[in-house]
Amino acid sequence: MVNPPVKPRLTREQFTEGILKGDRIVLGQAITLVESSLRADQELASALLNSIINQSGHSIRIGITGVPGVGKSTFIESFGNLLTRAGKKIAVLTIDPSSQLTKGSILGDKTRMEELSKNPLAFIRPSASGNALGGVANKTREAMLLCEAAGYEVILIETVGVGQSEVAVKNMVDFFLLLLLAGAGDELQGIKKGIMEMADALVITKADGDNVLHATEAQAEYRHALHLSPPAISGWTPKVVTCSALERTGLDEIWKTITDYTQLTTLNGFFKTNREQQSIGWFNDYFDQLIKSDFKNSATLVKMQTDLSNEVSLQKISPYAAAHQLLQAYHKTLNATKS
Ligand SMILES: Nc1nc2c(ncn2[C@@H]2O[C@H](COP(=O)(O)OP(=O)(O)OP(=O)(O)O)[C@@H](O)[C@H]2O)c(=O)[nH]1
Ligand SMILES: [Mg+2]
Repeated sequence: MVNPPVKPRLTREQFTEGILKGDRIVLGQAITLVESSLRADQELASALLNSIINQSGHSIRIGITGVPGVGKSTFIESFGNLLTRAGKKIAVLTIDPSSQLTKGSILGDKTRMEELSKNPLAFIRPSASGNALGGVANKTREAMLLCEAAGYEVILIETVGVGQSEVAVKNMVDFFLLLLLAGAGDELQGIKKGIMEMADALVITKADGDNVLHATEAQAEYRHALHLSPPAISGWTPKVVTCSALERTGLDEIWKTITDYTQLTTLNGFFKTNREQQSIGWFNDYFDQLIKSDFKNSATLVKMQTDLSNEVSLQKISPYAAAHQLLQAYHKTLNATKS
């Protein structure tokens, strides 16, 4: 059988031009490129990201998290449509920790964001989380930069709260929205106090029908709980609001909360310094990852690490000495490649 011809890959210039023009197909291909683990793709992705970096950043980045079923996708469908009606271009990046195995929820999201997925002002991109920490897609940050360069003004990142993922998302967004169900206690929802304190707004979802009263009660309780929390360094006091994505209520208030936040933190300088800190953290993360993968490329070093682990477990060598020994071996391989 003859293999189909391989489609020639776009050049960096073609990618850059397509993205800056807002070409959705090129944008999708560029995100696939940054997600690729092939070395040649990574090099091209790195060059591409560098060429669009000055055009990125002009957006508000919003993280949306909450337990499975709390209503994240439905909220994004309604909220996203509200924003596009106001003429805003929005990008939705959904990260599904389970999708790697089932691929099921991605389809679910397409149906839950039915209107939005057909909206010319919206770009929706689901991605599997891969093996990255806390179920947050490895390359979500890069995807976000590409979307910004393509002119998307609001970036919504949906992720299921699984503990670490909230921290990872918090570190890549300007505004962190935690969705909560009324009537389920904190414990039931697995929400740790620390996660609640990270949020810039708590949204009690499904405030419709018989649930309105419960939602209002929950709002008062969460307000009280937050009241006892230490003040945030952003100078912002987190808000607690109720909403119904189905009846499309409370959405304007949430957008107003986000714009109030942006205004306040732009004025007091937090918005900018937070992004600067995030970029530095991002750089350091990648550097750590690159060092680790460079290390793992050497079969000899990986074997030595396994052997040393055994010796450590048998108390033949101290963990400290073992780590130093491994580092020395790594230095030797670096010197060997130099000469
Ligand atoms: N009554 C009511 N039901 C809602 C509302 N929003 C979502 N739901 C329902 O809640 C269920 C879960 O909604 P999703 O939007 O899929 O929740 P999710 O948080 O994205 O779920 P995962 O992606 O699986 O974590 C669906 O059956 C929705 O129809 C709402 O505002 N009111
Ligand atoms: Mg969802």
